[in-house]
Amino acid sequence: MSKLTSSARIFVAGHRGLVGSAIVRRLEADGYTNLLTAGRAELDLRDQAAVDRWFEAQRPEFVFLVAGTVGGIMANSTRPAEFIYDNMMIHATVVHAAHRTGVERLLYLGSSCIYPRQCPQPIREEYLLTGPLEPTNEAYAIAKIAGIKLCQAYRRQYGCDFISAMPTNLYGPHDNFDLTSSHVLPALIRKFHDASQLAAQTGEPAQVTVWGTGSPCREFLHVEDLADACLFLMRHYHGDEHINVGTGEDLSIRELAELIRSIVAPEARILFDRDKPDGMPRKLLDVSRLHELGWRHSIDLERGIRETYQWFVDPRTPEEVRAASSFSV
Ligand code: GFB
Repeated sequence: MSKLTSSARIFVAGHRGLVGSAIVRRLEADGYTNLLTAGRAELDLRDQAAVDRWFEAQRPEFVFLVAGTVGGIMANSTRPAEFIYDNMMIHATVVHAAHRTGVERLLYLGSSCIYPRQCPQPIREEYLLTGPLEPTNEAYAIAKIAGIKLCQAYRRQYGCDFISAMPTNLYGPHDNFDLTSSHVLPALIRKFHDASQLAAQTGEPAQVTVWGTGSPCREFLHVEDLADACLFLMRHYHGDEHINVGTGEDLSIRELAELIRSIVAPEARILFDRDKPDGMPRKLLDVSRLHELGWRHSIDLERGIRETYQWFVDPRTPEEVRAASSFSV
């Protein structure tokens, strides 16, 4: 039986994305020397034969399955076919190849959108499949639920030690700041930054349009905290049940916009575009299971936003900018 030692062969599927890049940075900082990665051009994770060949050649012992097609509310509602096809295929090929080649442990990353739209709050793990999903991200949620069920089925039938973690909304350095496909937090950082720059050029007052009513509530977890939690669960959790990963605190989109404004452009005015969708009214995770296991987040939201804004304004290479776009969690 392989151990998660510093020389273990660890595959981070989706290493260029927000989550994957944070896991790679974390593993490197912790002294893991045998990290395996595969770029899109080298390996299409939706292609079972290609994934099988890659696993047979590379023989990973541990897998972080954090690859996928992801995006914010607008990308989810306008590109449901890509979200359901890409994610279902990626989960299936990687889980199957991991089983076939005897991977010791696999951590699959889902999303808090798996839970029913009208869930009691905070959301406990057992609320999965107890009601209808939020329509704006139903396709993505179905794929993510299938991923959890895949891991459980392979555990039950073949005894695979495959576990699932369900993170809340994530943010941090290497996020996607493209306004049509990003999540709310990077979108608002960019909108306030651009508004402030435009106001400086034109002399007009800065103003930012926030989608929806501002009343939905969201919980945000810094991606470095998530990477820490993933490593913690890979080391210590062997259960069949998925585990929520979050902070246990949320705020309204209006409050988030005001917080980002105070950091990026205190002079800006906030407008609301009520023709844009609100999505889930609230999705606060109950993180008591994770706390009982012994893990808590450490980066508070204001510090996290300041760091993320700094990363956004720091100069980056075109490769870094491209890498932070869609095909990865
Ligand atoms: O982060 P977000 O796109 O995704 O939007 P979800 C969260 C809330 O912020 C929604 C509002 O109520 C949006 O209407 N919002 C306000 C904005 N201004 C903006 C803006 O400029 N850009 C964006 N993107 N939103 C996603 C799911 O849901 O969350 C995915 O679609 C996934 O499946 C992900 O689960 C974590 O939190 O609504």
